[in-house]
Amino acid sequence: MKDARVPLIGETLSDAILQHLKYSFGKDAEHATVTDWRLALSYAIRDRIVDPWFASTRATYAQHGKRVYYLSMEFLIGRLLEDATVNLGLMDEVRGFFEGRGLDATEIMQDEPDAALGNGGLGRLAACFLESMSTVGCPAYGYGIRYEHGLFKQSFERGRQIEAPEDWLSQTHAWEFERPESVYRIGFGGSVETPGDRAVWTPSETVVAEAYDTPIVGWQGRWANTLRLWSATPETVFDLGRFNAGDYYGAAEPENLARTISRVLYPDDTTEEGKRLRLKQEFFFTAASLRDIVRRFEDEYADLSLLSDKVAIQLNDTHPAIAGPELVRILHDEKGMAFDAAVETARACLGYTNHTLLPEALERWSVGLMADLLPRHMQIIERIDAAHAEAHPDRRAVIIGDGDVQMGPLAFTMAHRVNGVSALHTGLMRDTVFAELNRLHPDRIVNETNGITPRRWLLGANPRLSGLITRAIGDGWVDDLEQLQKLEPLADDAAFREDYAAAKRANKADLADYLGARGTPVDPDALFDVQIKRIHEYKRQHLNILQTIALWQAMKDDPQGDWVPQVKIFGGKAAPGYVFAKEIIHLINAVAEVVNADPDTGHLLRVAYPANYNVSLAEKLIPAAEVSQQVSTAGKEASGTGNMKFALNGALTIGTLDGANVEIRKLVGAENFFLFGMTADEAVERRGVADHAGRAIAACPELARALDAIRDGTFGERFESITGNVSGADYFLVASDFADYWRASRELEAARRDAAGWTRMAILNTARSGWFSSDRTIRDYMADIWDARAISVG
Ligand code: 26Q
Repeated sequence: MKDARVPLIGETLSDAILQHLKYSFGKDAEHATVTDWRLALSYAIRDRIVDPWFASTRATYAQHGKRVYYLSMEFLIGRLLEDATVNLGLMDEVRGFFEGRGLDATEIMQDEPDAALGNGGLGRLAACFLESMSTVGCPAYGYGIRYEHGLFKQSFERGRQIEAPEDWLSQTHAWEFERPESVYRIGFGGSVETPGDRAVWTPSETVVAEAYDTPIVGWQGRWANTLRLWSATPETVFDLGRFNAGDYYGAAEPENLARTISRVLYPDDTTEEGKRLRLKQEFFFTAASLRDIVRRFEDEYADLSLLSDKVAIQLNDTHPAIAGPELVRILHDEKGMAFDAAVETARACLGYTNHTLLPEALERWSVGLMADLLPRHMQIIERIDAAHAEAHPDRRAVIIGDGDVQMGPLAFTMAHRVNGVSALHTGLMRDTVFAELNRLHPDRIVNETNGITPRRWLLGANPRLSGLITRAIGDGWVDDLEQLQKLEPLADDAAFREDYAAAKRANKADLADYLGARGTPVDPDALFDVQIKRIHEYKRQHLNILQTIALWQAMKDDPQGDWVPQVKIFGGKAAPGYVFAKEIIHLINAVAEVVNADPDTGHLLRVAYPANYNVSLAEKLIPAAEVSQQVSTAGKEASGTGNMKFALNGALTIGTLDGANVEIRKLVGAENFFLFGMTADEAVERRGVADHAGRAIAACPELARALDAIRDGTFGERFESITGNVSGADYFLVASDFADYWRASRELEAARRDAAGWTRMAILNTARSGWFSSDRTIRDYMADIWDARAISVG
């Protein structure tokens, strides 16, 4: 076991790796497997994080700093080894060590399983924020669930998605420290007695939350924060009485019930009908986190009314929104604060980030379920709702409606700041879903446009481009990304353009090898066009594949024509129960099979859909991309963050005025962005036009022909649900946006024919994307929401 280790084994990193190999894993260098090397390296790197980590904690205590607590059901971390090595500046040393032994550091680092404890954008944002909070020196904890199984693994069988359980913990997880002393009992159900004003809740079921800590180190190891994930364990391991009575399965039941809570991540990125286990997960990790937060505060301070001076709690969407009532319960019922003061104190601590306006994705729980599982919380919610109605008598009660507790309004009411994640999205929050609450609390909603960490998404993922940038402008850009502006003049420098294009070309060659090895050979000189994200009707992968079909048909009409050869790359998973999204996947694969086998167009067009898109695959695809597809129906994508990663890595966006695309276009320049489609307002209006889809199809022969090809069986099955939807109700306006998308795509091809001009635009995208660093986003949260200050060690 790791406990037997000597602290900071090894004088040098090489010694450390070799000694861990020997003493932590019992292997000698001759017989070590790739995994042995990877684990030994991970321990050696981890050792080097521990001192800055302790120093950060000590500095926070010494300076009585305010701590930020980021509560999130999801942390889509990906691999940690490369990130930590990059941030500690040890990459060259590690490469040298393995090269000297005839081993490949990249292969060893890629042996690490992806920690896929999230579905998509929201979870990845949380991971970028953790790294940025460490880089800027903001004292912070991430709190979440240590799912035994992360997001399912995707494979394709005859073009259809198959899901298999993910099992990242089956191997030694090198980064975490178990904290058996940090445990809390979390109750569910039972009864409430109210002898006076304060209530006594007696739960009928209890599970234990046990903490596991992962240090997250920032750039240059100046600071490290903690990601604390909770694992559910039973209060009594085993019912010996039942076992002795011969009930062997029953004896293990309490254990199974408890462990179920942290067993698996819900594989849905929109809310479906309220599941009891989901609510239990939400309360489980929120309650454990709050107990831990209050305990840490009380270790340092005596007066709970000062809680909000020292504690900021950010709710990543409504998933932890029960934090409002739970904090009120702790302060009032357990600590004796007056009810109204408890509400005020909780509100002063809490901030709420909204990530979606899709009505089906707004969380709600039936009053019956809430009262059954969390009886005291239901009472508190009723009281908060009533107080709110009383304070604003002309308004109807907002939290409880139609027999449901609406978590958005609950989070809004219990937070002192509520934020959207892009300028457009925040505006729509004010005007639509939260319009009434915004009138009552006009200063509460603020915008915090998302960002991405440049360490992972440029420095680590794209060493060719980041090396070129550093040679040109130095390495100050790594934690001050706006310095990339210094590249702007180089867009007109032919030699720099050549180097920039060569880096892209080499990344494309790597990706071509990868895709070829997985059954889709592609030409690295073709245009690489990429759409990677969860599969969703509103993200409109079907718009992209329809356009691909139309392009294939046009090429087939004239295979000797002057076409731009291209590879259309798709990546993404569909929620297992999302039938339409799974149809889209099947259609893409069906089109790929036909198009890739066509001898007439084989030199012009390929469709690639590598399975099991995840953070690590994104790190391969984004540096090799030339075109970034961001084609959601305007008004539906809250922000997007992939769009930022592409722009930073020099892919040109073809996209709608949606989410952060609007801000990207403004910053990189309209002339360096391929815009198409209706605006959010126009989209709303168009839905009111009778037979809008039919009219659009009638006016667009390319679309009509593509739909006909699907209907007549060109791609095997006929995909009636997709053709029927696009030509019928078409809520997401695929038909109405198609013609303009076709136009913009052809303009993009024309631009690509001018290689120097294209590279110039790509460089300007890189040079002008610095604002999208999550360091900027975090500093804005610190100033606008958390009132928190950076601290430095020593
Ligand atoms: C809720 C209840 C039950 C089951 C699942 C869920 C659930 C899980 C995940 C609901 C939503 C999510 C994730 C949402 C998400 O990823 N939203 C994205 O957030 C990004 C970061 O702000 C934005 O860039 C994207 O635009 C937004 O779609």
